[in-house]
Formats: sequence, C-alpha cells, structure tokens
Amino acid sequence: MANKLSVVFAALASSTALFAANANAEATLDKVMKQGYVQCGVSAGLPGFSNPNAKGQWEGLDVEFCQAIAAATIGDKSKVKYIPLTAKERFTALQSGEIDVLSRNTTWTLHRDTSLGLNFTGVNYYDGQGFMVKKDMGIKSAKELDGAAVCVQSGTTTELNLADYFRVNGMTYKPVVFDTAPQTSKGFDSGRCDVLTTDQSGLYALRLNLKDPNSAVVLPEIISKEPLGPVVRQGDDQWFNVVRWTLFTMINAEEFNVTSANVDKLAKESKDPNIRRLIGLDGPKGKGLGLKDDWGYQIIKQVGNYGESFERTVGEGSPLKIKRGLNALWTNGGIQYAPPIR
Ligand SMILES: N[C@@H](CCC(=O)N[C@@H](CS)C(=O)NCC(=O)O)C(=O)O
Repeated sequence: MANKLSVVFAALASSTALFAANANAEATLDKVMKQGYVQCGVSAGLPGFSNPNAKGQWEGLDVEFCQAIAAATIGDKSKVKYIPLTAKERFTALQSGEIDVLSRNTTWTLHRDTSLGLNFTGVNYYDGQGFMVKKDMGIKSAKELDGAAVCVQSGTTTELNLADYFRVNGMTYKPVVFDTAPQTSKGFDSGRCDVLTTDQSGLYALRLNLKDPNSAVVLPEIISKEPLGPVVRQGDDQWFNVVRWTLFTMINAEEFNVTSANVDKLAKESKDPNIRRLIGLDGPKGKGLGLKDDWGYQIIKQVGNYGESFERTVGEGSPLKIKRGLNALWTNGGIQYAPPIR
C-alpha cells in the first residue's frame, strides 16, 4: 500500500513539475508584451535576409518578419531587438531563451525540429544549395568539381550536403571552413578556395560582396532542399501559433491583393469576407491567439504582404533581383500556400 501510494505521489509530483515547466514555457507572448519588444535572432550579415544598412538599421526578408511579429503583438513594427547570430550560435540562443524567435535563413530538418527542442513554424523562403565558381575557371557544371577546394560555413546544413554530393558523385574535395558569411566570401575572393557553396539565395547575396561580382558565376545544379523558416522553442503553443499565423497572414494578404498601400481603403470598403477576416473585422479575430483584433491589419499596414516584403528585400526591387520561382504563390505557379483565416 505504502509502495502504491508513494508511486501515486511520485507520479503526481512529476506531473506537477511537468505542468510547472510547461506553464513557464507558455509565457513567451506574455514576456514579449511585458518587455515591450521582440528579441529576434537574425543572421549577422546576409544581404537580402538580414543585414545592417549604411545607417546601421537592420534590413531584409527575415528582419521584416521580425517586424511583422512586433506589429502583430505589440502593435509597433519598430519594437524589435535584433540579435545577430552565427550559424553555430543560433540554436543555443533560442534554447536558452536569449531570443524569442529565430528568423535567420534556417533550414527546416527533422533533427532540428525534434531533437533540439525547437519547432519550425513555416517556410518564408524555399531555397536549395548551389555552387559559385570563379568565371575564369571555365566550369559549367558541379560535376566538374572533382578535387576542388570548397569554401563553406560551419554549423550549417551546407556542410553535410556538400559531403553527400561529392560522395554520391564519386568526387573528392578539400573543405575550407569559416564561421561567418563575410569570412566565407572573403575566403573565396582571396583565392583560398575554387568554389563557394551555400543556399542559392546566399550565393546571390555573397556574390554582391565580392570585389568584382562579375568574376563569379553560379552553377546550375541545386543539390538539396533548403526550406527556410522562423523557429520557436517547443512547449509554447500560443507563441508558436502567433509566429506561424503572422507568416500565414502575410501570404494570405498577397493572395487577396491586400497591401500596405490599400489596406485602409479595403478596411472601409471591402465586402469580401476573406479580406474582412484577414484584417480582423469579422471571423475569429485575435482571441484564439491572445492578440488584439487588429493584429493582421497591423502586420499588413506596417510591414506589408509577403510579396511586398519579398520584392523589396530579395526580389526585383532589391540588388539581389531574385525571381519568385518556388516562392510564388500557389495561384501563380509557386508553392507558397497558407491555410485560410476563418
Ligand atoms: N540554411 C542553412 C545555411 C544557413 C547559413 O547560416 N548560411 C550562411 C551562409 S549564406 C549564412 O547565412 N551566414 C550568415 C552569417 O553568418 O551571419 C542552414 O540552416 O544551415
């Protein structure tokens, strides 16, 4: 009996402890509201994704996503504290609570989504790994890279894909490993390696930083899937939902042609139920997320829809000039698709 009772007590105690741990972990939204800003982990310097401009202000697709979370929660897109992180530092920063969300060209993989205690909330950029070589090498395909010295960044999916690709194709290579993107592109520029490999978006970005961007070409092969997206800690469903529905709102807003420029007019005039729900005039509004009813309106008004953000940061309106490709909406030949707001 005593034994049975102590088992029951032990079970009760451990479930209480578990509940307490969960209750603590549930508090990211409360914490953000209390501190008055979102602590957002970003890349230290990757043009188009997150990069400080000449005035020292952070810019890029991942930066704008941080701003969208701040607009949805606090109601002010400027309430973000940016924490630049290398690839190696990023997951510990999230696990330890140093940041509230990681918005840093990070690939969604099984290992990261499970064993690291983290959850990917969606995909804000469908990418794939590629190679960049010096034009004067005259190389046309990655299959000609046998024996090459390859510049690569540590702590990334890139390192593993590189090893897989060369092994599968019966080729050897010499890795030249760096900790940051600027070091990696400098290594390539100064001739430490023949090839630089990273996500294709990163190749376009790093190419801009070369002494002569025209001296390098990007090879046609894409050797992996790199779905990049925002990440949160496991065990905080409310915050997970806030972050993922911020992304879905940006994508849905593009689908329904709601932009930062026309959202006020549509709020007054539109009878379209999809648009009215998107900006919180009808439908589930903010209650389920623990946000104000205008959370979607604030994202669109202050930051814009997904297409606006894409074009401004990495697309035709940016120095990178990346085409929408896979990142076009599903209604436009791409695979960006968000569940409905209803
Ligand atoms: N998507 C890959 C690669 C991400 C990555 O860190 N890429 C480098 C090379 S483009 C980078 O962004 N560096 C920026 C920095 O170090 O601040 C991953 O999640 O592992």
